[in-house]
Amino acid sequence: MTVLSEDLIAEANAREIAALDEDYDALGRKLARGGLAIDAIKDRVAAFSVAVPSWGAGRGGTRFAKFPIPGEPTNIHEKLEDCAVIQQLSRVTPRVSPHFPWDKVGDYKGLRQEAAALGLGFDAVNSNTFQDQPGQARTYATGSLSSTVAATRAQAVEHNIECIEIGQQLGSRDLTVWVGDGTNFPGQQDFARSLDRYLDAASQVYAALPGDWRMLLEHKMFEPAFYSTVISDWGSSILAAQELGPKAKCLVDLGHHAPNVNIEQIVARLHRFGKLGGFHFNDSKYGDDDLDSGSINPHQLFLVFNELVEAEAHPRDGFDPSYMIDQSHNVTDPIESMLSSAEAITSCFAKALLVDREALHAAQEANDTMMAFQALRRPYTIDVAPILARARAEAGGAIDVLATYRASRWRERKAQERKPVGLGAGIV
Ligand code: LRH
Ligand code: MN
Ligand code: MN
Repeated sequence: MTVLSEDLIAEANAREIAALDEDYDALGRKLARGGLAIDAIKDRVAAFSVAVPSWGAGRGGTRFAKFPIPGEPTNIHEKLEDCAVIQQLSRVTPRVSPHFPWDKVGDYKGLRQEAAALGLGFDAVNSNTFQDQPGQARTYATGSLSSTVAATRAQAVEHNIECIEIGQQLGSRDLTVWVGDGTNFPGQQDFARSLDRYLDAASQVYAALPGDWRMLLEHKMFEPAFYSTVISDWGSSILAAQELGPKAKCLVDLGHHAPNVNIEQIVARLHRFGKLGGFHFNDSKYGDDDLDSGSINPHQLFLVFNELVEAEAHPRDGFDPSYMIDQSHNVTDPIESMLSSAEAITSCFAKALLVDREALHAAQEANDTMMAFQALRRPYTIDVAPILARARAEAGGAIDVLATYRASRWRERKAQERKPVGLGAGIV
């Protein structure tokens, strides 16, 4: 079952294919001069994928306002439909990362079938102990896995174990744990004891992981806590992961660091110790902005992928990072943002594949700074769009994803069918 008409995509592609062939051939000749076979790069790109977040399918908001759009999804079923549109056009987002209890349903086996019928699978399950939910026995006002209240910690452990059980039914094999636990005042809590409590509770979750599962620890510098956060940085994250055991890995959300932190170096460090578990891709200018991937600092995204391709060439223990988008789409149609972001992420991967690693390593060894820098700069300036478009078209996706999406009038059609989100969804 396809969500968009295959004819619509085929007709749009027919209008674009001659220009694409020309661009692809020209790029192929350019790359061949440097000893690279464009088809081999295209095959690597075709095998690449990044998961989309279920929560990214709806319009996001800030703590001040949310401006819904007509036709946006309001439940996991509608969200899956929109994710299927992204996958059908881009062919690079075959999995959805769900969040609980936001995506709670009665029948998870049924949900898995529903997703499969739409051409989708499930990626990491995300637990949520950073908000209170209706009917919940204990508040997370004192924290969750690190709370001073034993019953609250037990509730947070139980929720994470429930997420694992749901994930098993959905076919996931990763549990992503981000806790907002922390403090707003100096002295509010003891740094050492709060980490002890976190480790003790997290180890109970760890003990419930099935054999082939991983626990991805996501750190974040601040927010909602503004003075200290229990798992605030990659140091705390890797220490916790090392203490928990081999199935615990670190997840790097690009927006969760201090401004100007060298994230690509963090990636290399985590890999060096076999603890690189995954990514939440997004972009930011000030903090955890959750802006679209590559919209602010595409060069950083490229440098991150450069480390990933380097890591792949020099694998350490269990190198198998999972890639996910984690963005908040406040002012765009979320489908358009994720199409554009998936393209930005994939193009950074493709550019990283073009790096002449021999030349890079030789320049590094010879302390030839300029040539080492040029080994990275040259591929960064190459427009790899034809490679991505060809890979998409060969897989049945759209050459021009955004134009084809607009031509489908998906959102306008859904605005007629779906119930409005609430205030604002129809105001012009
Ligand atoms: C926290 C975070 C984490 C959550 C998501 C909604 O800022 O990045 O990944 O699960 O946002
Ligand atoms: Mn995140
Ligand atoms: Mn975040």
